[in-house]
Amino acid sequence: MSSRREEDHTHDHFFKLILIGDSHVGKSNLLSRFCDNKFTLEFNSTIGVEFATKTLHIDGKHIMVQIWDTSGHKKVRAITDAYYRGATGALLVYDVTKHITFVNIQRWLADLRNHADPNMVLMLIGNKSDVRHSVTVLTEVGKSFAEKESLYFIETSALRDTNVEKAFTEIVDRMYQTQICRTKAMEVQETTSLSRSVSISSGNNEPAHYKLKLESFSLLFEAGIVKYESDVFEASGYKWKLELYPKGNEEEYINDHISLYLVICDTQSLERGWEVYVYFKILIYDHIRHNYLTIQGGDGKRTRFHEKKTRWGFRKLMSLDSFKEAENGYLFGDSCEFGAEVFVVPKYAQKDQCLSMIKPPITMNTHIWTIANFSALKDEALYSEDFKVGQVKWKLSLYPKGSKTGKNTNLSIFLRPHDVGSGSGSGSDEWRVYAKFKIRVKTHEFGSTHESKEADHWFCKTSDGWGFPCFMLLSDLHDSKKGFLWNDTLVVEAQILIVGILKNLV
Ligand SMILES: Nc1nc2c(ncn2[C@@H]2O[C@H](COP(=O)(O)OP(=O)(O)OP(=O)(O)O)[C@@H](O)[C@H]2O)c(=O)[nH]1
Ligand SMILES: [Mg+2]
Repeated sequence: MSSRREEDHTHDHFFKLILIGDSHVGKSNLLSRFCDNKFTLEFNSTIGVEFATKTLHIDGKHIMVQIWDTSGHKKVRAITDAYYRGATGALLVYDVTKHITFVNIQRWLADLRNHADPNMVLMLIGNKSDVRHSVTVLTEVGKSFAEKESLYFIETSALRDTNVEKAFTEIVDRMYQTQICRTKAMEVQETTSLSRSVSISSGNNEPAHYKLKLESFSLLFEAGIVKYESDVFEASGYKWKLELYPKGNEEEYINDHISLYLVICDTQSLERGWEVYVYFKILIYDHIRHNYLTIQGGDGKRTRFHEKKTRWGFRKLMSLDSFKEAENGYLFGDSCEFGAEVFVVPKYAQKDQCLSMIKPPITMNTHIWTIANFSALKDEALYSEDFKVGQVKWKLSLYPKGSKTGKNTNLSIFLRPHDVGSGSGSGSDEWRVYAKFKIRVKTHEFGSTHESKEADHWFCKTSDGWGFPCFMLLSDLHDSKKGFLWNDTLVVEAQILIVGILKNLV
């Protein structure tokens, strides 16, 4: 192994970044351009493993990055577990003039996902952008692949020195931000005696059920407000509120932490002996990194609300010191935001179960079903092709002349999981799948409104589809002024907003 090392600094953070991609795509030249501002025209395939170090300055901190490089050639590949070990970032490089190197990115990605840290920050680089005349991978193609695979994306030229510095600094910045988030999550775990499931969710994952924004946190303090109760909100068919103790719940002898609880409301309308099982999460917004710190209630297990226990939560949600620390981003200009997600689960036999909740990205949560020759359809159900959202395959069924309570009067549309795949737990009959979903029948008239309905439901293997026997009146559907049918074609859109998969732990 050979190395180039810039003069040693004392540094605040140290990261390992790796370069991967086919041979001849320009990995070594990207590295030498970034570290030494050098470029070599002749091709010398890398032998063994090389690395170089460089110090960057982010947020006033010295960040030392060790960048590893090896040959991408199949025969001499030195990529082993040691190459991946400890790396928190990877640059996946292809050559924009050689399509096969782009195709092979899929293989490099699979390799990474098998060997490397799952939280690794990944950036896709299309190199040799200077060779305009023989581009075979268009920018849009690289970009959309990167979006699909959740990778950062940039095109570079090591020859012309275009975007090289930008690519490296951007990935190191992301690695640094990820590290800060992880450290923060660990700190939160340490501020309480309980072990907790804490995670950071990405920026656009807004809390599913409720957001509580406080514009002036310090006023709550000064006014001596011991307990702040949120508005009542609805989630999974029940009413809830949050109770926030800005200085800690004195009844539980807390005075240096924020206490926050989830309370079930309107319980008088429930039948005697009621029990409600939930998975819940409390979220705290980070205004600097635009993401949410997510803390799972019940230590990640089901929590049972019942007549004698209508409130659960955190006596020590977060220390006031951490909460007020400007660098953490929770309290920003004296305003802060909490969120809640509450998923009611069916009461099953006492087994250890694990629920994974997924909020599929907006770009990938919608299926469009176009039904031609609509007027020729008979009474019976029509089924859509399968479509995959949130690790589950789904199917829509549609009754053109209605079903159940909507028979002969309404269009009926239902959704059901078709294949829950490996996420369901060894193919047993035990899976339960939750979906919060929206169905729309689109109009073709510009400016007129689509018909839209929303629902949520827990499905099991034997359950029928769930949805809307009375989705819309057949008279409206066939009213040409409303524009739902055009050229005898109907367009149905299913959007799956949240997916939950409940499986038994073995
Ligand atoms: N036109 C152009 N040529 C480049 C660029 N980057 C690298 N090259 C050329 O591409 C060839 C391969 O570059 P390397 O950096 O050695 O490729 P590598 O990915 O490290 O290859 P291996 O070590 O075998 O995996 C060399 O001849 C470089 O001069 C670029 O941005 N533009
Ligand atoms: Mg090389």
